[in-house]
Order: sequence, then C-alpha cells, then structure tokens
Amino acid sequence: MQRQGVGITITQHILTQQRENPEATGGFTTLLNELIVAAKVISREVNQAGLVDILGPTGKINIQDEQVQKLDIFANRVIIERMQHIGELWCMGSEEDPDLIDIPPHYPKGDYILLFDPLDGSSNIDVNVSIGTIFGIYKRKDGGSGSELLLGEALQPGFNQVAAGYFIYGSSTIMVYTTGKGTGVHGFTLFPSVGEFLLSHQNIKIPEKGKIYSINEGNYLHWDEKTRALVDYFKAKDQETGRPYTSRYVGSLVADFHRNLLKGGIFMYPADNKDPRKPSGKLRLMIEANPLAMVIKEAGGYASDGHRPILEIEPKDLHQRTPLYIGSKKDVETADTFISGQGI
Ligand code: AFP
Repeated sequence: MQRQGVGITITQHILTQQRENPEATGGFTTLLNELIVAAKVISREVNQAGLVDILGPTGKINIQDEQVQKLDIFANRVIIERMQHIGELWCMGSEEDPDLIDIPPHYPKGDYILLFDPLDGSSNIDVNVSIGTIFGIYKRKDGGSGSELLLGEALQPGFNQVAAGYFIYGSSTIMVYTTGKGTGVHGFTLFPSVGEFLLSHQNIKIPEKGKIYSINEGNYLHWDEKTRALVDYFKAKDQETGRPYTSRYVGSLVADFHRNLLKGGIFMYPADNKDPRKPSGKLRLMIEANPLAMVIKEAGGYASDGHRPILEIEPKDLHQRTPLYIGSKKDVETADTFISGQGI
C-alpha cells in the first residue's frame, strides 16, 4: 500500500518494470540507479553555480569546437566516475570525449553501452537558463565477445537503444525516460528535501499536432529554400490549420524538447551553410538526436532528419551531426514534406 504523502520513487518504478520483464537480471536497474545518483550530484552543483567559483569557461575547446564550461567538465567526470565501477558497462561515449571511454581494467565489464551529453545547453549556464543531461543506452552488438573496444560495436542505429531519456536542471530537476516497447515515457521530479525523484508525469503523450515551432531563426539566411519555406509555413496565417504557430526557442535542446513534449509542437535544427565543417547542422546523432527520438516515438511523436526517421540512420561516427525535426507527429510529417518533397 502506498503511504500517504510519499509518491512513487524512480527506483520503485524501475524495479516494477524489471519485475515485469522475466529476462531482467537487475543489471539495467543498477545502471539506471547509478546514473540517477550522478544526475543528483550534477543537479546540486548546477543549483550552486552562482554561489561557488564554478562559473565561466575554462578557455578550452572541446572536440565539437565549442567552449568547454567548467560545469561541463564536472558533469562529464561525475558520470564517468560513477558509472565505470558498476560492472554493467562495456564502454561509454560522451560529447566531451573524442573516442569511446573504456572501463578501467580493475573494474568488471558488462554488456551495456552508455552514450551521453553530460551538460547540454552549457552556453546557458551563466544566465540561469535550464540545461540538461541526455542519455541513450545500448547493448553490445550480438557476437561482440572479444575484449577489444571496437567503435563498430557501439555505432548502432537509434532503434537499438534499450532505454533513453534526459535530466533537465531547471525550475526543478526532472528526469524523463523510457525503456521503449510500449512501456511509455515517464517523468520524475526531484524532491530536494527527500532527495528522491518522484513520479510526476505518468505516461506522457505528445499532442498529435502542436502550436509551437522552435528554431534558431537567426540562421534563416544560412538555410536552403526548402527550410525557409517550411518555417514560413509555420508562421503563415491559416485558421483551418491553426497557424501561425507560436515561436519558442530557449537554445537548450533539453528545455526546448521538454516543453514541446508536454505542450505539442516541433523543434527544428536543420542543415545550414553557416559552418562548412557542420553541413548537417549542429546537433549530434548519437548523443542528442537518438535518445530524444526514442523518447518522442514512445510518447506518440516522431523524429526525422527531413528524409527518414532519425532512429533508422546507420551511424558512421560517434560524433556525426544530423538535421533534426522532432515533436508532434503531424508537424514533423509536415517538415518532411517540405524538406524531402515539394512542400504543401
Ligand atoms: P551549447 O551546449 O553550446 O549551449 O549548445 C547547445 C545545443 O547543442 C543544444 O542544446 C541547442 O538546441 C543548440 O545547441 C542551440 O544551438 P544554436 O545556439 O545554434 O541555436
């Protein structure tokens, strides 16, 4: 019986799901629980960001050519150090590290692969705007029995993910995750005085069609004509289709995604010609797009690169980028119509 005043904790929820799966060994539960501990530590540090000497860039550039903030490094280290000892991971991959991260030899290895962006939206840290951690979990490919760490074993299409989700460090800290296969998308809010994530958003479903479009319109001149026509479409007036849509753009993917997941709408980061080294836009397939694509699919939405489902893209590189259209199913289908077809 549920004690009054105490909600369902994330651990309770994961254990219930584990019991429903007769093949489960408990390893996955251990993995998620340890990731949650890491997120609590990051959340505490993010909340103190204005108080301690942890703000500001380090002066270093990461492999994505972006300024590395101190909190990025902290979050990256916390996740790696907390996750490497549990005996469930084959390896990890982080936005902050160019190569796969091996498990130190003195710890046992498992079959799971954890890919993560430790602190997404980090350019928003200094201005108190929501940031987050994104994660996707895979199993080592069938037949992977050798001990050598091979990139090919980690590079799998997003539909192979066994779980995915994110933590958002905002007005409160929330974890949203799914294990796919119809188990639903669930959100848990960190209750600081109890120190636990409690179920706050059960079985989240995104509206089939939304009213919000989210895109960095400052890039308008860098887009091709199809992309411009798509954005012009969402801004045009048409009573029947509920346009114009409202524009909302935070610049933290997790925050923009979370809002649109709850309210409906479309987030877009298209290909552009702003930086010749990034012709597919800014976002990373394995570390950002795939986890959110799994969440949105399970919530009844859709994610595409304008031509095909994100989850079906065969990755070639751990850090490859992709255009991303994600959100309400009908809105993303509209995006596909413009990007890969003739428009409406
Ligand atoms: P930062 O981590 O450099 O702030 O980048 C955040 C991000 O990867 C993603 O969270 C945003 O959706 C996107 O970049 C914003 O990019 P623009 O500043 O080009 O709009």
